[in-house]
Amino acid sequence: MSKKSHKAVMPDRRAVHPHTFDTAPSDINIKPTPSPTQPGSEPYAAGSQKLPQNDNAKLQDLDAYRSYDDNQSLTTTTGVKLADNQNSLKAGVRGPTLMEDFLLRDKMMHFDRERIPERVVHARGAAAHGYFHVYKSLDKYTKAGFLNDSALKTPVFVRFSTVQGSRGSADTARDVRGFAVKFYTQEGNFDIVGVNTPTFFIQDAIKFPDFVHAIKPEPINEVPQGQSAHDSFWDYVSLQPETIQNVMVVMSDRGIPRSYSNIEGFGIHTFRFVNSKNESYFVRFHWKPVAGTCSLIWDEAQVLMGRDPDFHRKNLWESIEAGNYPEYELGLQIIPEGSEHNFDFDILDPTKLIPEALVPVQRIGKLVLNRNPDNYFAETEQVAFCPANLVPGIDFSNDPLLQGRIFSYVDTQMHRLGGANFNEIPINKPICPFHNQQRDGFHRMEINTNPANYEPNSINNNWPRETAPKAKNGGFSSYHEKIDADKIRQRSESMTNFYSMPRLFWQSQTPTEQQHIINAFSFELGKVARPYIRERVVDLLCHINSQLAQSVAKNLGIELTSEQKTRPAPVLFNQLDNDPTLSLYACKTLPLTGRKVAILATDGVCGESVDNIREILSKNKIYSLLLAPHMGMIKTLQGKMLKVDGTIEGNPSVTVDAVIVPTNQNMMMLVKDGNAKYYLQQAYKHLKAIALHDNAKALFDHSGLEADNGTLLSDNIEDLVKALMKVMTLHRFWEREQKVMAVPA
Ligand code: HDE
Repeated sequence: MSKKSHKAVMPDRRAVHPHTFDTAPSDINIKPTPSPTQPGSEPYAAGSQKLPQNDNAKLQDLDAYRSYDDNQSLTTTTGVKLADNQNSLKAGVRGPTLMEDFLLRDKMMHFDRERIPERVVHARGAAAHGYFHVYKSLDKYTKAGFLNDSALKTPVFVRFSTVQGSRGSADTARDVRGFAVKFYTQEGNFDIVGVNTPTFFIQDAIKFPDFVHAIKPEPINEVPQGQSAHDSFWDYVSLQPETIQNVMVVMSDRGIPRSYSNIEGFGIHTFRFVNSKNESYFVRFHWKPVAGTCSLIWDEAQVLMGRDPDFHRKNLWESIEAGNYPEYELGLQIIPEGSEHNFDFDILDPTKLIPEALVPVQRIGKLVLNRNPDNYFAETEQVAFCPANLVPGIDFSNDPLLQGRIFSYVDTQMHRLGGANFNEIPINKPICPFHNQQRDGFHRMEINTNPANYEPNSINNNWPRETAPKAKNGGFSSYHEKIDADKIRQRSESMTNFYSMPRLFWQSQTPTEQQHIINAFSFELGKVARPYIRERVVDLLCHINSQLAQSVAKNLGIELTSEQKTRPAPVLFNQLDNDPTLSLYACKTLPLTGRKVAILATDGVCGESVDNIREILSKNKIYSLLLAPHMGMIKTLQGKMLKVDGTIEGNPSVTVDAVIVPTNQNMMMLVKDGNAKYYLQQAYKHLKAIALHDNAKALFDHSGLEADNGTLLSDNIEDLVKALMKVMTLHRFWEREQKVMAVPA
């Protein structure tokens, strides 16, 4: 075999010592380096192999559990070295397998039990390690230690997810995104288990199983996967008007985010802060992405479900590998105790957001995700979040949805993770000391030496003991709240206005976003087979806004009654008719860090132009991918060889943010390449900036597209790249949207 060949080395089974050979190819240069690398330039690395400065107390704690296989013998689970991992023990070379084969059984029985139940919701997810620090002490509001010391970097583990789909579903489905953060604080684990919508679908926990049954695939055939566009979901919505606010949010562009770095996060419920004087404040948690908010185009999201179903999880992974760390600021809306009734909605109602125009969001700290996990199952799959994981200084409110969540999460982990000891799984273990009299159960790891497994005890001097609540490092004590009430199953009157909030949400969207909401309702309801369900949802929309209702009705071929057409709009939500913070795009340009630009080329491309493009883009922290009809190398006009990053077909335009075509001696080769033309058509359809250098215009002309201000032409490569970046800051060239209805891509 030649030295460079990477043909698999087949072990010689006749050898007496089967495992003395080396299966690694002689050329092993292509492997991960510890330093940051541009996406796709080398194989992915386990988190602990990348970037040494990302250490923290939790990662050090996990180190005890990491295993490294280099230069190690293959063994059974009990440590016996294997001499043959290819042949089971048989009675004769062609005979039956013997029951005695404990090596086969050891391997097979473990394999047979590899799967655990997936999460009942939020099954598909991706996660990362990082840290959080507060900008300045919040001791005025809370005694929580990690929010009192700006010098402290608290380790975090964050899991993003979709809600509806199963573990193997696609990332870019229209759905809510989970945004769950576990803080490993010195006073215990604290979790904010939030989502990217500012509101939720229901008000009371008792409805959650019904809601989830309705949104999950239809029970008879498990169709459709990862999507809400089906009868049972819309049937439920049409019968439960409290859902319509969050349905509006999911039908908006927030339902199809571009990446996890571009989503906001919301704790949704009102929580309590308690300070060292035992004063209480109501608080809502927000995450604000430093990279800004933006979304995919609906057609793009659908194409990605097939062309790159791992789009979001790959983007998260690659951003961290490249050192382009996703960052979010923690924002708080704080309402002092006593002011909670100053609104015409109930702050305990999770279907209502508190408009930032009424209570500004104070940005108080930053979350940085700077390390990928080492092992998906051990960390991302086994992490157990719980809104009841509180630390002293933070407490619940009486939000009836939150109250049910306090129970559900622990209960579900006991089932999913196989018993009561799930907090001993390394990723869930606190980094502060923990001692109690809880004992035994499946998979107990702790070896408790205390002879007293009860409290109080005298045989071990009553250790471990209670700690009294105090200003710092005290025991947890629930906020002293007076409750004098009837035991009753009834919704509060203060939670019955279902339409003013969605009206405010609708009015706060840009015209482009409003059109997307109309399109989304029309698409989803177009998949609903039962006409009466479609009609009932349209009737709900008539309660919110007549333009919205009429546009959706028209698309669905529904004739509105004159009562529906003239139905009065709901009262304004707390006298507000607009809150621009609810729009993703109102008055915003986006940072370009981490964006991706495709460079389409063949043999004959101007190498100097390619170098120029790459230099300017990389100075602006934008990645470029050199794409050609084939892998390997291409020869430039100047005779230099350039390494191709990927094929045009294999890296479709939906995976990048913009396209540039440098001048090329053989432009006709691209013109004759259907994939290259399709590249431009699809990028154009998805409102992306397209830059054409010199004779690249021929490719554009042959693609049958009409030039506009988002398609940039120039002979000067520097001007061209700068113009391209300018359009990219708008995220998408929105002015093109009406026109692209005619583009078939
Ligand atoms: Fe959850 N939710 N949820 N949820 N939720 C779960 O816990 C539940 C709700 C959220 O990445 C489950 O470990 C009930 C609101 C996220 O591991 C389960 C109710 C919000 C995640 C559960 C709600 C969320 C979950 C499934 C209504 C936003 C993924 C597996 C009372 C504020 C966390 C699991 C991760 C996961 C129950 C409503 C967010 C079954 C009963 C509101 C981000 O326990």
